[in-house]
Amino acid sequence: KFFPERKVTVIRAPFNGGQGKLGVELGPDRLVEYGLLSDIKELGWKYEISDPLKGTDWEEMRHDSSDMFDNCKRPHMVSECCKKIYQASSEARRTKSFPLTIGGDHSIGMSTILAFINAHPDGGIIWVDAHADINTPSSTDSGNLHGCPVAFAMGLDEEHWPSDFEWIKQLKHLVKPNQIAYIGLRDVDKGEKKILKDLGIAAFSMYHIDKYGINGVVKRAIKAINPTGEGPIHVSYDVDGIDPQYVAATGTPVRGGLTLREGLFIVEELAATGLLAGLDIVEVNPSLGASEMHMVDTVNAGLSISRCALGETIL
Ligand code: 5AB
Ligand code: MN
Ligand code: MN
Ligand code: MN
Repeated sequence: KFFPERKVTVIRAPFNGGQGKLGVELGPDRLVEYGLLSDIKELGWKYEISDPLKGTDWEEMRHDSSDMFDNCKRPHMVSECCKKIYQASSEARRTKSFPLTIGGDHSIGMSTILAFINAHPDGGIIWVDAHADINTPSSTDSGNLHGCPVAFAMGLDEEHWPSDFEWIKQLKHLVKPNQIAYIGLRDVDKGEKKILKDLGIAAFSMYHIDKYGINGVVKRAIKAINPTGEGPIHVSYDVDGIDPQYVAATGTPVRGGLTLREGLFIVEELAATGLLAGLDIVEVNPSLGASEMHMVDTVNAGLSISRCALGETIL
């Protein structure tokens, strides 16, 4: 009901500035090379491609060693990227097109979820990830901003933000703690645990999946962010939520994760509700993994996630 014309806007986000490893900027090209666009067509959707980062010299920005704020790395570079993704994502929503944003590192998640919430102030977000990505500029130990997008989207600790992120403070809506639920957590920093607890954010870790099963967790997550059962849902999917035995080509793998089937079930189930209204696939790094096979597995996992989101079912 949100996408009457069955149109997808594939937003390319070949961005690596939110973390230290090169290669993650190659994610979008690989996903397309392995069939993303033909998959979309075969599932009966039209698509258009949006390339908002094109024309900016990111490599030069990455080398600007003065782009630091306390221990936060490259705030200017990340903010410039996120503004562009925010605009592209808002534009897709304005034209009632399903925004499928392909990364790139997860720092861009701040913009996709902010564009979502500003288009749908009643919406809910499911963040699939091994990590909570809710460090603030004060709490982050690594200084990598791909570990901070949720904190920026929620306006947490904004007195300590680098000035580059001023634009977020001007937005009409920020993400509220009851609008996001996590699935798949297993590596959460001490400071993040306190934030999750203090704000009462719905966080389903691998422990909860063992305890309630993936079906029970998805049900609980939807209920937490969407009490009426009618609001739209955006999924920000960090492929490291899935276990590295299936998804090895990613920058911060953590063992003990979702099986490939559990990871796909989340999206199948959300698509079945008819409420799924946007997807990010991030942290595919084709340069990592011990072999070509790891890269191919990881890219194919990303493709399967997108197909499930667009309605592919096994039977
Ligand atoms: B990802 C860590 N919490 O802040 C940090 O891959 C990891 O987008 C962040 O989930 C991982 O650096 C970021 C240790
Ligand atoms: Mn700046
Ligand atoms: Mn992660
Ligand atoms: Mn992440």
